[in-house]
Formats: sequence, structure tokens, C-alpha cells
Amino acid sequence: MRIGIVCYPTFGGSGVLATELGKALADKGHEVHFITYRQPVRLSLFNANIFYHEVPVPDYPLFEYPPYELALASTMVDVINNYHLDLMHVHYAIPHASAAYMARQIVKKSTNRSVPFITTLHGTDITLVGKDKTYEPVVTFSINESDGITAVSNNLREETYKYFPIEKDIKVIYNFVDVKRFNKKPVDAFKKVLAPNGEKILIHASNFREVKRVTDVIKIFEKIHPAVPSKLLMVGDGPERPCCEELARKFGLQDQIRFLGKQEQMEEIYAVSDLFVLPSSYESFGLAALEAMAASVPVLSTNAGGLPEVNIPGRTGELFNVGDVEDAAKKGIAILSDEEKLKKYKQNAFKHAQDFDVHNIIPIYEDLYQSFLK
Ligand code: GMT
Repeated sequence: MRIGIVCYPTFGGSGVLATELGKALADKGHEVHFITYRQPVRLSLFNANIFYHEVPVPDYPLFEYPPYELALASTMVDVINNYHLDLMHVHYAIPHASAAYMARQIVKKSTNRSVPFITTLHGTDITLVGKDKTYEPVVTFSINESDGITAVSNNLREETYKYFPIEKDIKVIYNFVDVKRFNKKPVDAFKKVLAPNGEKILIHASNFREVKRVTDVIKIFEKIHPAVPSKLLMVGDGPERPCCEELARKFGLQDQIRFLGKQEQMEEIYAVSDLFVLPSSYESFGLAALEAMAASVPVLSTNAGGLPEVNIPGRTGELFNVGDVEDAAKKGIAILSDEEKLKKYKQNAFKHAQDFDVHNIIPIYEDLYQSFLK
């Protein structure tokens, strides 16, 4: 198949998932065309089946806000026509679904070919941004106009039906992970640098947005640290990072917590970690938690959104209510202070991640694509 993929090219989960999907499809012999305003972060390797089309957004002095959606729709039309795409798969409804709708109409009018588009809902496009009255009518319209709609968890599917008058079926296709990539042996020298006295290593990775409640990670660590000799790695960057650094200093924990910034080789970092902490107020799925599990790292997360569909309490990790740092710390201490228990959690986390392996999920997308080409 010849597939066009539209996504945000950033470190965010939807962009990462869309990029990994495109790479996996290309490995299976499909021709994949990424259409984005910048090269996606995880798209560094060369593959003869992968094409990248940058969306040019001219910035005329007349425009206070350059019309990205129009530039995207026009680029989509160009790529669909010149590369004879069979379908488009857009990730994150805003503004990708409405741009895809416009592109489909333009192509239909000029060539009489109807090129289907599938919209994958990822989370904040529905739960935060999409619900906003400013966008809601367009979001509802373009989701309903999609030929296929998918959501990354049952929770997100339900949330979408709750807040938008969607008339079509939304198919749940979970996030996936390449287990082989994340199943790495720890590099001893690296572990020694981070935890010279054999301390346990806790880790958090995100874009440090408000929804991630990153300061809760520091608060949880402050309670775990006196009970379990430990270090904390904070991976990623974003608006809440300064508050975290300030809180770490306030607690006198600045030497126990390392802020590593954005990292691409997450598998190396997970390989030396013992517990992934995710205190988000909402996660449609929690791709970062799944990637940690694929590296045999148990997860201490909230029970918000789709997280309980990924992290199974008492097996792959533990769940706590949003903001309950007391309970989170208690559960974290219980996991980390018992070697046998920790080993079991690590094994279970890895085993459960295998259910979400890329080889299990890609065929579901392929079948979905095929159903629109018949
Ligand atoms: O979590 C983020 O801040 C990034 C966000 C995005 O929109 O790129 O991730 C969302 O999509 C991921 C892939 O489907 C999910 O695993 C994340 O849970 C989801 N984030 C939220 O729902 C907050």
C-alpha cells in the first residue's frame, strides 16, 4: 500500500507512535510518506520505502497567524496526486483531520478519486484541546467525516463518545512498542556513574506539561528516598521543569536527582532503571510507561485515563489516585525494598509489554487500511 502519515514531528507520544508505525509499515514493504512541518524526531534512519515531505508554511507580513492547516492540506493534495497514495492516516485530530478532509474533497473534485483517511485520536486532542468550544465543531465534523476512526485505549474511546456527538464506530488500537529494541542489557559502567553505591534508580520521562504533574514525581521521591537508598532520573523537558528543579533544591535533593533533558536512546536509560513514575492527571494510554515495561521496568502510575489498561496493579506495577503522593510513595517503597518482589514485577512488566509488541499491533492497522481499499 502507499500510505500518507500526518503527525506532529515532536517528542510527544502521538508523533513517536506515528513515526514508529510508519517505520514498521515500511519494513513490511509498504510505501510510507510522512507529511509534517519538520522531520519527525524518531525518523533518522534511511529506508528506501520512506519518503518525507516537509509542509512549507510561508510567513507573509499580512498574517499574524500563518494558516498551517491550509498549507498542510495543499501539501497532502500534492503528495496524494503525485505519489498515488492509497490512503491517509492522520494522528491527532487537530488540525490534521480537518486538513485531511479538505485534501480528500479537493482530490475528489479534481481527479474523481476518493482517497480515504483514517484519524487516530491520541488523547489531548480530545480531552483537553478538542473539548474547547473554540475547536469543538470542527473537531466533531472532521472526526465524523473520517473514513476510519481509531483511539489508543478503551478509555479514550469512551471519553470521545462522552464529549462529542460521534456517529461512527471508533476502533481501539493500543499503542505498541518494539520489545526487541527496549530489551537491553544494562551497561554496568553507566549504572555505576548514576548510582555509585548500588542505589535503586527511579525514572520519569515526559514533556513536562501540566497534565504530567511532574512535581508529584519529586514529592514521591522525597518520601521514598529516606526509606530506600535511591536516585531519580528526570528525562525530557518542558514548561514545568523549572518548578521541579526548584522543588528538588527546596527538599535538599539536588544531588540525588538528575535532569537529563531530552534523550533519544531511552532504551539505554531504562536498562539501568528500577521503577518508572508517572503521576499524570490524564493519559489516554501512557506510551512512555509501556516503553519502560518493555525494558523490564515496573510502573508506579496514577489510575487516570487508559493507564489501568496498560499497568496492572500488583503485577506490572502499582496504581494510585491522582495527587495521592503518600499512597504512591508507600507503594513505591513496597516494590523497591523487597528484591524478590521487585524481580517479579520486572518480569511481569516485560511479559505484559510483549502483548503490545509492534508485531502484534501492525497487522491490525494493515487490516483496517485494507478494509477501506476494497
Ligand atoms: O502525553 C503527551 O504529552 C504527548 C501526547 C501527544 O499527544 O503526543 O501523548 C498522547 O498520545 C500518546 C500516544 O498515543 C499516549 O500514549 C499518551 O498517553 C497521550 N497523552 C495524554 O493523553 C496526556
